[in-house]
Amino acid sequence: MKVRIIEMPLDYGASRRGADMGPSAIRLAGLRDKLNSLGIDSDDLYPPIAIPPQEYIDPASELPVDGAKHLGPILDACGELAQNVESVLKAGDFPLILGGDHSIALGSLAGAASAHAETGKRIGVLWVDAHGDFNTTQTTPSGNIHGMILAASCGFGIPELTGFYTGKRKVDPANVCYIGVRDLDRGERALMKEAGVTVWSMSDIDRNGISKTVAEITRHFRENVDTVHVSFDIDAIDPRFAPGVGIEVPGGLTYREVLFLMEEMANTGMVSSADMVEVNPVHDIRNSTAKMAVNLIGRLLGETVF
Ligand code: Z70
Ligand code: MN
Ligand code: MN
Ligand code: MN
Repeated sequence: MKVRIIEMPLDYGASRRGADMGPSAIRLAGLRDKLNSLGIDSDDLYPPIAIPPQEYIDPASELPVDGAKHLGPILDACGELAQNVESVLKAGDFPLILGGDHSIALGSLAGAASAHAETGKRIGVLWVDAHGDFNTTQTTPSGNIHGMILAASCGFGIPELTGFYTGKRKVDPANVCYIGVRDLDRGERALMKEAGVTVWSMSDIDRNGISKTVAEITRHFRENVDTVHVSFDIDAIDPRFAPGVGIEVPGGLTYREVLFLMEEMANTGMVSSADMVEVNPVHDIRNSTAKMAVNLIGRLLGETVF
C-alpha cells in the first residue's frame, strides 16, 4: 500500500479565505517525514489539481446557483479530484486528500463511492467536525457549499451536487457517523434527524467518555460496512489546541481525544481513504495546527507511541 497525497488548495466553499494554504502548511509541518518515519511509501499527485485564482474565475460562476456560492469552480475541481481518488483506490493505494475547505469532500466521496461500488464494498463515513455540513440550498444560512457537502453526498440538495460524478447518492446516511458536533443550524439539524445519520455529540463524550464513544463508533462501522472514509475537519478540535481554522467553535475535542480516535480507527483496519480539511494558516500560531494534522494522519495510518 502506498499513500497518494492529493492537494486540494480550494477555499471557494467557505467565507473565510486561507484554507487554500492548508496543503502547504501540512507539508511544511513534516507530512513526508512522518510517513517516511513510519515506513510508509508515499507519493504526490503531479501535476497537481489546478484551482483557478479568484481573478480567473468566470464572474458568472461566482454567482450563487440556487443559493450555492461558487458552484462552478467547486464542481470542476471536485470532478478532477473524484477521478484521481477513484483511480488511486482501484490501484490498491490510499488517497490522502489535503484541503482546502470541506467542499473538497464532494470529490473524495464521489471517487471513493465509485471505486467501492465496483468491488461491492459498503462504504461508511466518519465525519469529524464541529459542524454538520448537512445544509441544502433551502436551509443554508450562508450559501457556502462546505456547509452542504455531506447532505449532498447523502442525496439531499440540488441535483448539481447530489448527482455529481456518479449520478446518484454516494453514501447511505445510516453509514455516516459524526463526532465533535456542536454547532448545527436549525434546518440542517432537522434534515440530519430525518436522514438517519448517527451523531456522537460533545455531550455524549461528556456523559460517556471518549473511550466508550469511540468504541461505539468503531462497532457501528464493523457491524455495518466494509470500508471507511475518514473526513477530518480540523475545527472539530477545541480552538485552544487548534487555532488555525476558519471560524473557532469553543467546546471542542481535545488533541488527546482526536489522537485516540485516529488510533482506534486505524485499529479497525477498515480505513481506505481520508481528508484533512479546513486547516487555515492565516489564523494559526507557528503552524501548530498543521503539525497536529500531521500527527493525526500518522495515527490514522498506524503510528503508535510505544
Ligand atoms: C454553517 C453553514 C461550516 C465551517 C462548516 C457553517 C458551516 N453551518 N463552517 N465548516 N467552518 O454556513 O452552513
Ligand atoms: Mn484562494
Ligand atoms: Mn466541515
Ligand atoms: Mn467545521
